[in-house]
Amino acid sequence: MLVKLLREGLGRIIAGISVMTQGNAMKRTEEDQALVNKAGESLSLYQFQSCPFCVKVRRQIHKLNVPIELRDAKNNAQFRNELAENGGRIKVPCLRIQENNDVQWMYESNDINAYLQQRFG
Ligand SMILES: N[C@@H](CCC(=O)N[C@@H](CS)C(=O)NCC(=O)O)C(=O)O
Repeated sequence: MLVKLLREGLGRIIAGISVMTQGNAMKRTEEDQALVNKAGESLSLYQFQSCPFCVKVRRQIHKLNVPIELRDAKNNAQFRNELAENGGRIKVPCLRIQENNDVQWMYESNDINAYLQQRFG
């Protein structure tokens, strides 16, 4: 219980410091940003607010300036169930990628960041 509380507290501090130090988002022309915004509509990130691996991915999302919906899989039962049932396990971060009728669930922060970099960097 105490360990859990400490971990949660530390996670929140890391998340707060991360937001304060995340720097500038990538700048694009209006047309290019509109395309990125559109692409972002087909992505969503299942995450916990205070998970350090999620912090890493949120920094990447901010840096690349891609609007991706963040889905709280800790406190929101619907998102948690979606992740468990469709992704296959409750592990975060997990990026849901919708392409036409295909949905891919990508786990592992390094893989997610590499995917985002390759697509939007
Ligand atoms: N190697 C993974 C580690 C992710 C990870 O350990 N996430 C934790 C939260 S910080 C988690 O989802 N734990 C739940 C579980 O493993 O069941 C990554 O880099 O994404």
